[in-house]
Amino acid sequence: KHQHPCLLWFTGLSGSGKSTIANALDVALHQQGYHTFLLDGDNVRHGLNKDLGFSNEDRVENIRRIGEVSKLFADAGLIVLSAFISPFASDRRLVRNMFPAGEFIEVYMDTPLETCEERDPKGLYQKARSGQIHDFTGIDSPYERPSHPEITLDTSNLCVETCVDNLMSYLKERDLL
Ligand code: GGZ
Repeated sequence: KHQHPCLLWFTGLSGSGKSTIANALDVALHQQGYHTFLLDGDNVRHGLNKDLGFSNEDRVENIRRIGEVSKLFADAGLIVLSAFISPFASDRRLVRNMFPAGEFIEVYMDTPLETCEERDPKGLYQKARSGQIHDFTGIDSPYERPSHPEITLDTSNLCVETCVDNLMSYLKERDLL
């Protein structure tokens, strides 16, 4: 089956839907016989990057390593899906520049903070608001919005299926599938 290696880079606030949409796309691609690899907090922050926290410096190093690993998997011929807050534009640019034009696809999860905070699946926003945790993205740590993302999705308006359809269409239009 034809596939062109690429990196789908999901960026956005905690609770914006990055992992949910990346996972759903991963499943859909698999069902159609494509070879993919998914990187997210669950398999990276507990392993490769378990020495890193959430200071600006550690977030920079987190994204640098994830970029390098994503590149290795893409070099192996896979469609890579990486879902991390990646709050700094300069770090996302560094990863983009590791890839040939058209092979880095920035997917901005533009779900409003208000919605992310309502969802609060792990209770982290509440802890950040009450000062129990510090340096939380969107509360007391910055998030720099992408200025020219390839794809923008707002999961306060769009269901999972629609997001997956949009991403699939994009990949097909660009002859990546
Ligand atoms: C942001 C935090 C923090 C702080 C713990 N700030 O919604 P989650 O829980 O499951 O995903 C978030 C995850 C963010 O890790 P990333 O590797 O994606 O971040 S970055 O790209 O900025 O390096 C959240 C949890 O970790 N978490 N503390 N202070 N998110």
